[in-house]
Amino acid sequence: MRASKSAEHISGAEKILNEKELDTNIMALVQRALHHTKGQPDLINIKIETVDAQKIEYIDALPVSSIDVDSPAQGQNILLEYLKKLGLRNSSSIIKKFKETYAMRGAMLLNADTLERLEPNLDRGIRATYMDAEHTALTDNGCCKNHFQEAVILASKVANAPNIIAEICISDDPDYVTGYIASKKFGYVRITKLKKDGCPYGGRIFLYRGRSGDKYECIDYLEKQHVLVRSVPSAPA
Ligand code: PML
Ligand code: MG
Ligand code: MG
Ligand code: MG
Repeated sequence: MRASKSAEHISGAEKILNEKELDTNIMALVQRALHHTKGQPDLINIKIETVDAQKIEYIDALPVSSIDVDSPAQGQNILLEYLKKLGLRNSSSIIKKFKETYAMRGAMLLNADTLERLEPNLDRGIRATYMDAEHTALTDNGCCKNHFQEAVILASKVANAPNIIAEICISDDPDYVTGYIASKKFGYVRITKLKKDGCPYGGRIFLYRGRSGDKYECIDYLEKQHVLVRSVPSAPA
């Protein structure tokens, strides 16, 4: 599902379902599109595709932890510390790159060592897609976005992509200030404040390490591989 107003993106969501689960889940996605804090859309697009079940890859959710901070400044410092744990010397330059993601539909794919941007289309970015939790259809309350669960699903897929060493994310929802850094090395680390309450800016950066020329394997995985994520927690501990 994609919803927009005056051609501006409002919300998006996807599911991997059995055919018999389609009708109730489509209704839930429409409800969700209609009730977003960013406003009411004037266009809702629902796309349904068949999936070859043999081609679905199953992975485990990243382990989750939370770090409580008092201010966005403190949150950003935690982010810097974690980037340093990955052996990155230019961690503050990486964080400054967030500004360039605000208008993008997808995420930035950034060579973490050279700071070269690797997206073939710099305005669109990379869209991590074709992923869901195993068996979400019936337990999901449908109309409302579960930021946490959806982010864990996406981050688990992204962390599993070739040459990705980490992902950093700040929500673009004005009333959602918790963000995260995720990596196979330390799991999904929530940081309770990464921006000021009410701020509409956010984005995602996928950090890539390796030869930039090998990026297409990574991009193909992120955008095309069907992935179901096992053991996604329903809420942070
Ligand atoms: C988004 O708006 O899609 C990003 C959500 C980040 C979720 C962070 C968390 O609660 O763990
Ligand atoms: Mg979204
Ligand atoms: Mg965006
Ligand atoms: Mg959002």
